[in-house]
Amino acid sequence: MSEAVHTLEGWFALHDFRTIDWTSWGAATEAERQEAIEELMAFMNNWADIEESKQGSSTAFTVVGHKADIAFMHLRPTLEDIEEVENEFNKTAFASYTVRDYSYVSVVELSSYMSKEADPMQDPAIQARLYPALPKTKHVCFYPMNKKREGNDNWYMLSMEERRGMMRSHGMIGRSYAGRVTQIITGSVGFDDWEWGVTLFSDDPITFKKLVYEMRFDEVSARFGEFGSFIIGNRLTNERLPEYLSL
Ligand code: 76R
Repeated sequence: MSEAVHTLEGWFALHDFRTIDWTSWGAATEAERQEAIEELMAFMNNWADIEESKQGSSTAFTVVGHKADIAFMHLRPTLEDIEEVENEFNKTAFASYTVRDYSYVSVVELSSYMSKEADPMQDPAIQARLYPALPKTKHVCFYPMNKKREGNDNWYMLSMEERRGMMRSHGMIGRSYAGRVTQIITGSVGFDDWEWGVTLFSDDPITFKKLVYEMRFDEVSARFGEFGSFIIGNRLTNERLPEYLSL
């Protein structure tokens, strides 16, 4: 058996995708809409305190294209906390004007292919990556992925050395995008239908395209990467919310 890579887990994650039922939203009275918007803003305002007290982080974005309209990404210390924030939204009046397209459950993951530390949990940089404040960039990109298990292209049959070599090359490409893209890798083996969720944050959507494309030529993605649906969106702040929802 090949040696399993050791992983560190941080906060649990939920990506929650909703489509707005514009017909029923339009059929509501102005007062009902106003109340729903205020309640939704209160829900989102609460996130600053959560982040401040290091109890998690949440962000909202609007999705471009048909796959959803609005999406939330939540990070919380426990799976129960994740369920609570999911449920809290479900109980808002605004949620009743939405249908759920997709969701993704995972946990922030760092693998140790590159680490040399004996006790990485003591490293503040590692802590910051396991328990991150979600970046406030203008754009977000999300997709789930697997590493292939097929014939000669079975990632899980490779030796640790082979995998480490490929992950080093992967990390080098990633690092050349430092300052332009922040990536959060969340592991979902045992939690959801793919092995990882990839969430990228940037102020320039073209950077997502360039980064993902460049990685396609790198062995680990070229040979072993299998990808789900890509979702791209724009950050939804409380300031933008009333305008986005106004008719
Ligand atoms: O953690 C580190 O910085 C060390 C290097 C590193 C690891 C171990 C790293 C760096 N990644 C790691 C693990 Mn990554 N990453 C992806 C995708 O579209 C594609 O082809 C793949 C999707 C992107 C865009 C990306 C970006 N990475 C992983 C894993 C887990 C693998 C495993 O355990 O087998 C996956 C699935 C994955 C996928 N990666 C980076 C980036 C970027 C931008 C970096 C540099 C991060 C930085 O140094 O700030």
